[in-house]
Amino acid sequence: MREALARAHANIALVKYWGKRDEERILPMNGSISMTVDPFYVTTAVTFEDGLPEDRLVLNGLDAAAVDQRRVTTFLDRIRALARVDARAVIRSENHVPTGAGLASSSAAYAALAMAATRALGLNLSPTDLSKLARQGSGSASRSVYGGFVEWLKGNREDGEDSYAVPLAPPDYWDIRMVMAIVDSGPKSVSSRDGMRSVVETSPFYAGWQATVESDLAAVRNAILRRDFAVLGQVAEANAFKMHATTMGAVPPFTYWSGTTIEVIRRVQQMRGEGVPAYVTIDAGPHVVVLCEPQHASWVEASLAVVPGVKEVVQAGPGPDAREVDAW
Ligand code: 2P0
Repeated sequence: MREALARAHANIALVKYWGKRDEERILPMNGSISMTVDPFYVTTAVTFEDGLPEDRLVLNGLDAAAVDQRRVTTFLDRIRALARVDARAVIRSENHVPTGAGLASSSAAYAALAMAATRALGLNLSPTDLSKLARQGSGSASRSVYGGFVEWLKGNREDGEDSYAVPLAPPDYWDIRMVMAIVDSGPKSVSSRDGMRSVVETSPFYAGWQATVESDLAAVRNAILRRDFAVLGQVAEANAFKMHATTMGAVPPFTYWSGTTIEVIRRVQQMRGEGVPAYVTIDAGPHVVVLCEPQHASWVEASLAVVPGVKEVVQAGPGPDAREVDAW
């Protein structure tokens, strides 16, 4: 039996991945920078067994939906081709990330799956090759191979060989916090995959997004290296607003924000008026991630918890690399 157990942490982008230039290989239009986060992770066991008729994906103890099973099989087919094996696998995954809510669950899921499946088959990929592989499951998963602060280089090649993540700084380099305000919502209505396709194809504001992303990348990279929190926060917040502006220009227009999203943004703007440096970033969902420094984190947490419509508040710091683990 060929089996391995691996864990990867989710990441939240400070400069967003938003738009693909190749849907099949998952090649991005632009580079992105993220922080891997501590409390949100996925642990996945992959067991290849001869004679299984098909792959079986079990998420948190329940058989996954057919669409998720197919996506995982397509991904494992790449790994089977690399290892020259035919065996199907049982994949058991425990998710410690709020799923389907725009909080980066696929980033952790495909990074953990890439590591567990390759190790199970005896493939000892370099982190760079693992990042390229994880990218083909879900773009943001390329970044979850590393802990701390990470940049996904967009690359220019058609085959994707130069599109992978690199570590910018390890988790203990800089202790900043992401306080996540989880707002009341069901599963999101537009997936990030569909949303980014729509803006690339139809939004006149997509060109504006593309025009400033390189300078945002340079500013955030430097802010991390210099540990300059104000610059990091300002540029990350502006970058997120530009990403969300593209959705309003799409045909048909859409937004990931709810009323509570805006209330949380207002509260954070007030915090700055009160002298607390705090900044927002928002992914493809209504939840708001508030960046702050450790000495303000408890106060920020308490302030967000009382905004009407906020269901839960969770604090995250920089998290570790993806790795094999001995136990769930
Ligand atoms: C990010 N997002 O950089 C951006 C910001 C959402 C908004 O990466 O289609 O699940 O699987 O490559 O990685 C979410 O998109 O998309 C995402 P696919 P993914 O974190």
